[in-house]
Amino acid sequence: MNLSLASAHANLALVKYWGKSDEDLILPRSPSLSLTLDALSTTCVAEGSTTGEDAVFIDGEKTESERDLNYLRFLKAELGLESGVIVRSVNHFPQAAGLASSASSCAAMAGALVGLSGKNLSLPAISRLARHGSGSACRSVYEGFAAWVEGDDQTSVAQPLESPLLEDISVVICLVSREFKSIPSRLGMRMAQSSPLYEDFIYQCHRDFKEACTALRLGDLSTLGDITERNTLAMNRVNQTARPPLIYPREKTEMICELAKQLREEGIACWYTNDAGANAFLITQEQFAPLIAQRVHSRFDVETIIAGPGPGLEVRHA
Ligand code: 2P0
Repeated sequence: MNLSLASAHANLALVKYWGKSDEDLILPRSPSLSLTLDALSTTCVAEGSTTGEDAVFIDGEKTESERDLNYLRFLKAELGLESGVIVRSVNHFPQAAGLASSASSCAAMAGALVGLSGKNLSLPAISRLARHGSGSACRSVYEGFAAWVEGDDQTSVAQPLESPLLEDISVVICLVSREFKSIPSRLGMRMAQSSPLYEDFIYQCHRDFKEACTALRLGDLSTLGDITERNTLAMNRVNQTARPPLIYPREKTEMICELAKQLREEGIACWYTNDAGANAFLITQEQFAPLIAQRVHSRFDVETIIAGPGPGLEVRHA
């Protein structure tokens, strides 16, 4: 029987995607930039079913989620797979760390289905498929840095970006909360649009994206870090001023943000970001990551994971 295996890694947004221009096609209001992380991955196996039914298992449990099943149906239709398909997805994330796995899991599922179809698709074409599962998943197709641009269904895909920073960039993931976020991103970014600051934020994302791409090209971590931190704080402000307000960071998250500033004053490269959750991410250089992780642990009693740039989508056909 046909069987295909794919693996993909999570990515951390340095310039955030936080709003759609088309909810059905999952097209973003603004361009975003990310770093794929080696420490967090999803493996996905897809095989033809003997009964003709479609099914998705996540970490061993069969899911009834319409979102997952619709995504499987979408991939099958796009790839011309007519018989039933069983998908088994396993997340290699720290247990209940409260880290979102939708990017790596949707990218891995796209890869596994492409493998099963036997089609030879380009990475941008797979990035488009992954985007239909979850917007940020289109960036997880690539190793290292990836840029996702607006456009239409065909052109809004991610592309890889080369940078000398790949040699020693590191991320300290600070596991502030082990609960999964209360408001899912899909709803959160819809709510954010009610903020009076939202249009300014979208304008800022365009500007931050352009400046961040230049910083990447020049290998300027300090400028990239400053852009990431200000872009994150702008996203948080938009959320805080939405109606009703939406607040992801917690007290410890805010304290870790302060710590990043203190470390910079000590001459240690360290910049703060958060996603749609309470966990904090500190961007640094490889040489400083253990020291930063130790500081976060001793001051806030928060577990950390050190991550480096991760590989892109890998697909194997058996
Ligand atoms: C990002 N986030 O750029 C931003 C920053 C969270 C904060 O993309 O609705 O799970 O499936 O397209 O991709 C999380 O949103 O949302 C996200 P959908 P997704 O990484």
